[in-house]
Amino acid sequence: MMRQKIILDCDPGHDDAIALMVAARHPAIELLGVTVVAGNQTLDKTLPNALHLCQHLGLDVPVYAGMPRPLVREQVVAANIHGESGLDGPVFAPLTRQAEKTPAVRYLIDTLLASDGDIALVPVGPLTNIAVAIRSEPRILQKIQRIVLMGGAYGLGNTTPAAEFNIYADPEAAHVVFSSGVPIAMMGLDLTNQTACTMDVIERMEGFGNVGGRLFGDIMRFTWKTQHEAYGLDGGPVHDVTCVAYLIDPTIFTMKEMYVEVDRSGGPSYGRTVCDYFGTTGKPANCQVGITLDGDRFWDLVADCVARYN
Ligand SMILES: [Ca+2]
Repeated sequence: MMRQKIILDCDPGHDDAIALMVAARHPAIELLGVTVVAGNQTLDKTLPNALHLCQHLGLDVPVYAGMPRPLVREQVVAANIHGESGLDGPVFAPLTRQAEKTPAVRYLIDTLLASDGDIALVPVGPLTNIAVAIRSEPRILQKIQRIVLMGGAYGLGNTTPAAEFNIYADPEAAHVVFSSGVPIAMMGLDLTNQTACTMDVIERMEGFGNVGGRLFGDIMRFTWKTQHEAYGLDGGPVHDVTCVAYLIDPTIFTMKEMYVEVDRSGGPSYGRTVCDYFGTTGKPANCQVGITLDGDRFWDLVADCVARYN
């Protein structure tokens, strides 16, 4: 089987953790590296969180420290959803794993330039690392196979009425990515909110009785609680996992081509992904936008990966 090469760019983050678990174990994915960005929490928290996850799960994938601040705006974090640590819930052993010495942006540029154009970028946090890599070395644009990102919405936001967190946390970086000309699949809230991880899903994963199932439970029981309190949902969506699942089996999803532009005007819609659902602008589509997914097949895919941990 030809494995899809990916670089996971993340800000763990509870759903980031599950995305990492899936990406690291599914036989259709070759996880080349993990680049970390500030997002759900500051980088001095998201970076150790990524290292803790790799150490705890026994993953030998290299981890790189990325951008600690957004490009232009002041920093915002999502402590209301992910807690003070950015990954509240699980308790980890003291950290011995270290990040690579190479900065994430350097790693992205060097890896892409040396590639055959067969690497997909999977950003599931604010798009700062990807934007800085693109602006620093535009030649990578021809080398990125595609970008499958979690962010935005054509409907309602979750951080402001208009904007989803990852895009709101760095709208200027998101603009660089959406206007890059690289093929993009956008998994926005309209789609990702269909992945609410209900208690029976949590119990199914815990039932494997392995390190993966236990970690899944520790993470998603915390998320279940915060999402229930913040949005009245029956479970915490695993937003970021949809990007990895889409690369593994796109037939689980329905997508729609749209022209998507990020609002950078600074008003009440700052950070909104303005999605031309009906093609009213006449501008050519720059994005495949996620619409629906088959929940049963999605959770079967996740379970297949969780079961692969010892
Ligand atoms: Ca994330």
